[in-house]
This record gives sequence, structure tokens and C-alpha cells, in this order.
Amino acid sequence: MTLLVDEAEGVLRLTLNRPEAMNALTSALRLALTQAIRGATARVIVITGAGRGFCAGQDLAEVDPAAADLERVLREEYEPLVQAIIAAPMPVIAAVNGVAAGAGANLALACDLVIAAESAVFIQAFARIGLVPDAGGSFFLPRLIGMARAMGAVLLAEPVTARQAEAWGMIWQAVPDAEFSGVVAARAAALASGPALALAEGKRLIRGAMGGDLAAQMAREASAQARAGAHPDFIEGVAAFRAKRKPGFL
Ligand code: T3D
Repeated sequence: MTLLVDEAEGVLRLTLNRPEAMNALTSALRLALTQAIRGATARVIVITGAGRGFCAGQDLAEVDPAAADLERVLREEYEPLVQAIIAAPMPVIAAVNGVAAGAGANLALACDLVIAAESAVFIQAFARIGLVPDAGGSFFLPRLIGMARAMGAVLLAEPVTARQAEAWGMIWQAVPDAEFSGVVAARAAALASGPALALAEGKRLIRGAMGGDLAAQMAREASAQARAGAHPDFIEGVAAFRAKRKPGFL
């Protein structure tokens, strides 16, 4: 099972379960996650990862960079996932247990509360393989941390530590690794016993106040990704990742 689903005491816990690939997202895993969020009736949802990573974004073993239709995948698979999180009436917590890269980082940023273990890092890894930010990252990042930091994160593709992310307002909280599970459980329990209607309305109001048009920005991401994905730099980026070497872009 690539998605572990567990519900207890009002908390639906969704665990990305491909630890051997840092929980990279396959098409099947995206669909399972989207369906689980859409069908949720719990008071709160927690999304986390198995093993030492949270999520390494798109599964690069699944992609054929010479033939991939990135625009379709973004429109038909990533956008529904992000929109399911936004539309869910209950709070969605990203419990970032380890590295969150590419669409994995932006999956976390789409959630309502992000709690990260201190050892976790967030990487807008896209440029490392010749791609542009997607999964809503180009919408959420500048709103969360401002233009200068969003630009640096995207162009430099360097890891942002959990502590730095907290200081920048990219996430709610970075907690020492030893306390991580306890803090996540306590936050989830507190939300699960909170006033469900008020929390749902509060979420809707804050989302509404962010301004901009997420769907339109995600459509721009999909077209930009189609252009980036059609360029030889993407083929080179994926080949370099697979061969564990530095890419040589054109
Ligand atoms: O449809 C589309 O393609 C468009 C959508 C794009 C959305 C995206 O998310 S694009 C960005 C994709 N993600 C990345 O580029 C990140 C790739 N991964 C990494 O940069 C690093 O693995 C990490 C920084 C996440 C972690 O580094 P590290 O050193 O802690 O671990 P590692 O050794 O690199 O990875 C451990 C294993 O996981 C390794 O496998 P192995 O060698 O032990 O058999 C590695 O290949 C595998 N893995 C990590 N990330 C992915 C992956 N396998 C498949 N896909 C991955 N994304």
C-alpha cells in the first residue's frame, strides 16, 4: 500500500508510504491521496511520510522525460490534489517528518498548517532537473514568504531548513525531532475536539483572503512546465538525477 490510511478519534492520518523513494509521488499515489482527502469525514487530516523523508515530489523513475505530458499530469493529477486540500472543510496538517522536495514541498505548503521536524528541509528542487515550480508552489510561496525569498528558493533550489522556514513564515512550526510526533498528535487532537464549523469557516476566510486565482496560476504552471519539459535540459536533468551526477545543462 503506497498510502497508509488510519482514522482514530477524529483524525485521519494519511501516510505516504514509499520510503525507498523518499515517498515520491506516482500517479497511483496521487490519486489515492486525492480520493482519501475528498472522501474524508474526520475532523482533521494529517498528511505525513514514512521513513526519513516527507515527499520527494514527482517520482522520477516513473517519468519518461522524452515523452512525458507534464501539462496533462499537472492539470489532471496535481491540481485536483491541491484543490482537494483547499476544499476540505476540515483543517489539513502537513506533518513534515523529513525532506520535502519539488511537488512534495508544495504539497506541504498547500496544507493549512505545516509542522516540520527540525531536521526537515524544503527544497524547490525543480530547477535542478530543468523544471519550474508546480503543484501550486508559484502561488503559495510568494504569498507566504514574499517575492525575494520565493525567487531565491525557486532560482537557487537550495534547501531551506525547517527553522528558517518557520522564521520566514513559510510554515507554522519547526519542532525538535524528538518532540515531533507528540506535537503533531497534540495539535491534531486539539483541532479534532475544536468547533468544526468555526474551524471550517475560519479556513475558508483565510484562504479567501489570500487573493489571486489559484486555478489560473496552476494553469500557468502547467503551460510553463510543458515548455520546460519539452526542452533538452529536462532530459539531462532527469538523466543526471538517475545517474547521481551533476547535470550539464545547455
Ligand atoms: O509530471 C511531471 O514530471 C511534472 C511534475 C513535476 C513535479 C516535481 O516534483 S519535479 C521535482 C521532482 N523531485 C526532485 O527533483 C527531487 C529528487 N530527489 C532529490 O533531490 C533527493 O533525493 C532528495 C533531496 C529528496 C533527498 O536526498 P537524499 O540524499 O537524502 O536521498 P537520495 O539518496 O537522493 O534518495 C534516496 C532514494 O530515493 C534514492 O534511491 P536509491 O538510490 O536509494 O535507490 C533516490 O533515487 C530515491 N528518490 C529520491 N527522490 C526521488 C527518488 N526516486 C524517484 N523519484 C524521486 N523524486
